[in-house]
Amino acid sequence: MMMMMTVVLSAALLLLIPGTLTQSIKLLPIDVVVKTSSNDIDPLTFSTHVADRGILLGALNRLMDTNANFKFTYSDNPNFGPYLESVNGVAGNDTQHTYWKLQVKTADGKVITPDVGIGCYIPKANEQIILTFSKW
Ligand code: B12
Repeated sequence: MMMMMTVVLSAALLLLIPGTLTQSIKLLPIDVVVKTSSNDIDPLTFSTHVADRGILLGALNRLMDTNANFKFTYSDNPNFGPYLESVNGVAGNDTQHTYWKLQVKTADGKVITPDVGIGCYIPKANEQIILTFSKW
């Protein structure tokens, strides 16, 4: 009898655990602004979502999957992870010293330049991610 109760209780626990641990992902709204130069007066702005505590790369993939007007490519650097190569067909180029700069306008209006790339940056709600085709 005791054995039987233990088996039933264990089965009930196994059914409960996944229910208590599984939670749906919370999504936070962010904007992605694409500037073809630092003085682009008519930048493109896209609205998308990032998972709470999720990485920018996830949000860019979500945006590309849902909006035909936004495309990007990246390469994998062995030390620093994903490097943003191109946005909407415009690619950075070592010989021309061009690259896509990553900046962020925070909710309080400050523009910062993160010291990590798209694979490490974790956007907060209502941030504006600014991708600017730049020269180094
Ligand atoms: C020069 C340099 C650049 C140049 C590279 C030009 C070139 N093609 O030579 C430019 C200006 C393009 C650049 C851009 C960025 N960089 Co940079 N860069 C450096 C620096 C000072 C030296 C790299 C180097 O020449 N190493 C020597 C060569 C022989 O080694 P290598 O492995 O082949 O170097 C390559 C990588 O470093 C790569 N690279 C450079 N920066 C970045 C950033 C990321 C996220 C990735 C994946 C790759 C990468 O480009 C180099 C040439 O191919 C390093 C600091 C350091 N001391 O390493 C920072 C560094 C690598 N960069 C960094 C950052 C954050 C960026 C940016 C994200 C900045 C931004 N907010 O826009 C952008 C990348 C945006 C994107 N498009 O994804 C960080 C990465 C930290 C991290 N954990 O992510 C570093 C470590 C500096 C720091 N802040 O601490 N960068």
